[in-house]
Amino acid sequence: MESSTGEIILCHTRRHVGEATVGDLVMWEPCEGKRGRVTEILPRRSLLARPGSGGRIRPVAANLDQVLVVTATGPEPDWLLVDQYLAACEHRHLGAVLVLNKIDQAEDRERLRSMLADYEAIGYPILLVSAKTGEGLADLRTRLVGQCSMLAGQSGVGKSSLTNALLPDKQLRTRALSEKAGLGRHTTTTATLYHLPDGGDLIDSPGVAVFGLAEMTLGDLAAGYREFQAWLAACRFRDCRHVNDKGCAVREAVETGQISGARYQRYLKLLEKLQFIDKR
Ligand SMILES: Nc1nc2c(ncn2[C@@H]2O[C@H](COP(=O)(O)OP(=O)(O)OP(=O)(O)O)[C@@H](O)[C@H]2O)c(=O)[nH]1
Ligand SMILES: [Mg+2]
Ligand SMILES: [Zn+2]
Repeated sequence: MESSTGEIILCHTRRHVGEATVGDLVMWEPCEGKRGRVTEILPRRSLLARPGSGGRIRPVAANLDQVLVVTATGPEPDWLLVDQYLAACEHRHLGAVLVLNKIDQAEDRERLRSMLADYEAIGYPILLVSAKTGEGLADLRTRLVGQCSMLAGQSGVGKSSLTNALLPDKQLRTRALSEKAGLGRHTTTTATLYHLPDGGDLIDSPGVAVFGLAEMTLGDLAAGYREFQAWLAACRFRDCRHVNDKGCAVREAVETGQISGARYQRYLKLLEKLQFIDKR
């Protein structure tokens, strides 16, 4: 927990208060030693969650404005995971930016651009960056000003490297400190929030922090594919799953090339993953 004066204080949270997460604003009081106790979690303007054990829903991050969905020239992008993040962002009304890192390693930039073309066509901002050389970071910085942003993506795509590249040296010391403080107790979430020099906050999250699909219905998932939205009302049946349903406008749009076939195929995979339809 960071106090209003910027001090990092190790806190515990009373059970009835609920589960605080990264990005939360909390009321707290000091207790024994240099520790504190969270007494209240202030109302959240947004929340990303994930399924926890025993059917519980666990908070992932609160009060976000946007998610930076990071892929890289390597490891090979997992587009199903990308779609999953994007659907969660649509559902929670969060902005999403696709960031392709390690552009310094790219042999064929045109191929990378074409891999991202489906997303560009449906209005997601695409940034090609390198945490190593600094290329593209100015554009990324501009997008972060005044926003609370979270980096999400597969392990190894360079989320922490980007965080380091975006923070001034002074801040990195703070970071080492808070990581040390975090070691003892709060191992449930290792996501960390940093203040950006130009205003705004950046959250570095660990590995594949899958979030969002926990509380989504089939309808939410379909609407989470933002290019489906224009067609959903035109499906013949209100409970259309957009699979083999008669009179499905989404499927028709795929057949006429108005919706990307690759994105649609991934929608079907996510449907299956969420067990909205039985595996055959
Ligand atoms: N060539 C190149 N390598 C990079 C770049 N950014 C990160 N890397 C390397 O990629 C590896 C993984 O970077 P991390 O920043 O630890 O990745 P991460 O996304 O934070 O990974 P997790 O914390 O496991 O989720 C490291 O070896 C980095 O040096 C880049 O822009 N170019
Ligand atoms: Mg990392
Ligand atoms: Zn349909």
